[in-house]
Amino acid sequence: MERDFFERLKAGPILFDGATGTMLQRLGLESGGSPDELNLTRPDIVAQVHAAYIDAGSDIITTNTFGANRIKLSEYGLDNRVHEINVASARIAREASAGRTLIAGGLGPTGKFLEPVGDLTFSEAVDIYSEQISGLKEGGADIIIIETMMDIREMKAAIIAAKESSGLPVVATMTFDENMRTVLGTSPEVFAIVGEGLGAASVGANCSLGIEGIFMAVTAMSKVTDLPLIVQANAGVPFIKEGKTIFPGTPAEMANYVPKLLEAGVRLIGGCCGTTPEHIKRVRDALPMDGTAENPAEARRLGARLTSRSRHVIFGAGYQPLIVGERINPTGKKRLAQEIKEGKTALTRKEAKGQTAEGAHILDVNVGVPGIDETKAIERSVFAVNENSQLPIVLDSTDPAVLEAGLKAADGKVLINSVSGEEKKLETILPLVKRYGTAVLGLTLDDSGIPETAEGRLEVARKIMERALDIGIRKDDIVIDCLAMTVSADQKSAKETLKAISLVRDELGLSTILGVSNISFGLPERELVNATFLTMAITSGLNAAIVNPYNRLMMDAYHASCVLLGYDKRAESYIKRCRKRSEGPKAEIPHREKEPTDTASRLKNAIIAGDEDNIVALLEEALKDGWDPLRITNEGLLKGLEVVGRLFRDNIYFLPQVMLSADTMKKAFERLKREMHVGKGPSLGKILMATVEGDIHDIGKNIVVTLLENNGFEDIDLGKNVPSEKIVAEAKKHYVDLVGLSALMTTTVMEMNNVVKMLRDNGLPVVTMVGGAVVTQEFADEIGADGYAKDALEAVKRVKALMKKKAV
Ligand code: HCB
Repeated sequence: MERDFFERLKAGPILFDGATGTMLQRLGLESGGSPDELNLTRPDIVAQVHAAYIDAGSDIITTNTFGANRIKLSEYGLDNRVHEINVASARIAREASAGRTLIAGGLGPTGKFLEPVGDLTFSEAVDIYSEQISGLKEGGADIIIIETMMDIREMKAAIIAAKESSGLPVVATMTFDENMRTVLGTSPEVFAIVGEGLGAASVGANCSLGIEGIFMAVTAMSKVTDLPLIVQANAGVPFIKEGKTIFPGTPAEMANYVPKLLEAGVRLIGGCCGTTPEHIKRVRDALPMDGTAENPAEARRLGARLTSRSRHVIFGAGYQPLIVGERINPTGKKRLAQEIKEGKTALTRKEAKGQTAEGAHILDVNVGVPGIDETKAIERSVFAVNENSQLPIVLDSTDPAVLEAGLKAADGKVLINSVSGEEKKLETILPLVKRYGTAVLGLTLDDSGIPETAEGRLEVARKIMERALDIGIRKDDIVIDCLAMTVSADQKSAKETLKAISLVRDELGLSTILGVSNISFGLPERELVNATFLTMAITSGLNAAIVNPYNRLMMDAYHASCVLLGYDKRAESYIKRCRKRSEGPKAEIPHREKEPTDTASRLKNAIIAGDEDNIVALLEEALKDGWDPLRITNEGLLKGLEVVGRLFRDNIYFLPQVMLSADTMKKAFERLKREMHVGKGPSLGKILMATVEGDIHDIGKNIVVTLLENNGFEDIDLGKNVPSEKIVAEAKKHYVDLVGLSALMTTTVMEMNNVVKMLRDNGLPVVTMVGGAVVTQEFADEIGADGYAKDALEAVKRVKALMKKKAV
């Protein structure tokens, strides 16, 4: 077997193996322990799984190391054996293979989210994966495969770790749901663009949807990347029958998809959960023999592709020109500069939302304020923009350390603003572009300054391009700014810029971008000059303009140009924009044009916007105006949370935004709790409250707890995601009178049934109350709970009634 993955790929489609976990169970191993530890304790069984797949015809087998990272192994007290386990697993695979296959070192998620969604830093994630990968390499892995990822930033960390700590080819897959999103909102296209930028050898999808859904995911990817794609489908969506997990996807069904997969650009096929050697064998039989399937196409011109966590945009290569919002830049903006200095982000968040609502496609982020730690400031601003807008980012700084901090914080593939033809810039910025897989904006100036003529600027652009290509940056990722110089100082300058834009497009085939408004400096009615210049630049081939999206004339000129040049088909966007203007904005997401003054709307908007910085100040105002905590909660905060829920359901908000709103709610409630606290009197009863296992929603339960305490009950709050055994044990230990359970998801309500039943089976003399958005009176009756409350006020009434009943 050729040990060079790329050589092997040239010869034709490659077949991976199938599931490991289900196979280990088939071979008689109990589930429950660490499957990765088996590399040390039962190498014979792991080798048997490999052997079965090799016999079925796999070209690559994957090490049994899906959870062999420091964080996952710590759950089993094995975090000090990461290296040993990974080395052993690769050796077992090597031995089993005996040269017949390649060995893929397998990585899975750490199980933790990265900041700001979770608490793992980007650098920690890189370290954790590097540690695992070095073991896999030492044991003899030929490639690294990263599987079942849900967080695009964790994926970025894993790819960077793989490239830098092993130098081996990297194959990467994420897991999508039926809406074609990962749990954290990433689409297949976004992942393909990010993965390709970072230098993955192949990207694709695994697990979850069965072969049909996965085919849809890779088809979407094939539109935005020309990398060979990988598919590792599970054997259908599993269901439980008579206590057993059944995977309905048959080997034949999987094999039938092979021709379609190959046509979509898939060159690597394997199986995930529930697939067996039979599946792999059938796929092997369906694959054309070596050399007959076409190899990956030559690089197409795909345009400059940028992404956030959830959205992608493309410009150049014939796509519609795009608008880059320039407002998150403290130059000339005192309030923003002050806010950045103070470490706050309220204005940044407002600008992110506002510019998005005004129709920007990408947001520039610049935190250049003298005398501050810009690395911290850029991280804060990038997090704030990521949480408040789904648009991709341009990172705008001249300082490589600031850019790197921003790159670690950014969710998707960003555009670095900027490099130039200056030697020092080329040396320091281009390696960052390469490491983090970004696109780069090249300014047409060099160590001798800005060339006056279009031809001079073309030469600088050529130099930037050649240097970028030399270190392996893709041509599509190089975007040139031909620089708009003030026309009032030199009237020829506008024409030279326009000519340079056309020359860069025609001679170099690169995309162009331009900060437009400098052109009118020193003239009256600047807006008119700017808008006119923008239409001229677009006509000359400009692909993206950095402008103020609130400027109506500018945006009108942009939209009209898109109609006139045929980008806006049937003038649909233009007409929609005009219609929206006559109807007025209706969006539920607050932004700068709609600054309400009434207390309820301001509180509601603060929750929708996740305005952690200002929520407490807002509450103080409301309290001062005589609002009581319950009114604040019911008429303001909870109304905001309702909107957040709707936006989430409609795929407008994703998890990071919902978490920010939830954190803001938490902060608000911490403050309100102080207000609601009453002096300690005799306890009316001892209540134990918990959100059931599997469910991490606790806002509602916390409100119930506060109101109960406020009404004289003693509360033991066990928190969220609490196992039934613990609830029962604590109820016993503290001799509680009532157990209150909360659950918000259809998937977790049944856990209440378990708890109620266990309390009864243990003979505890407690009454039970259940609640949470999906719970109903009927459900409470069905599971034999003593009470149900639809909200916190009712919960207090219900508890009082139940306690009376209990006392009788
Ligand atoms: Co979450 N989430 N969420 N979420 N989330 C919901 C609940 C969905 C309805 C959103 C949607 O799809 N439209 C949905 C559940 C769908 C379903 O099964 N029916 C959902 C989902 C799917 C998820 C994830 C799976 C998302 C994902 O990862 N793909 C994930 C769940 C992870 C897990 O639990 N294992 C997830 C995560 C999150 C967070 C972390 C981002 C955040 C929770 C933060 C936290 O609680 N600390 C969150 C939030 C905030 C929501 C929404 C937006 C708000 C929930 C809320 O707090 N409501 C919610 C959408 C919505 O409901 N509008 C969305 C306000 C409170 C006050 O209402 O019903 O909890 P409440 O409480 C009332 C009342 O029921 C009663 O009193 C309270 C006060 O009046 N009450 C009790 C509550 N408990 C009681 C107990 C008693 O004994 C008696 C009365």
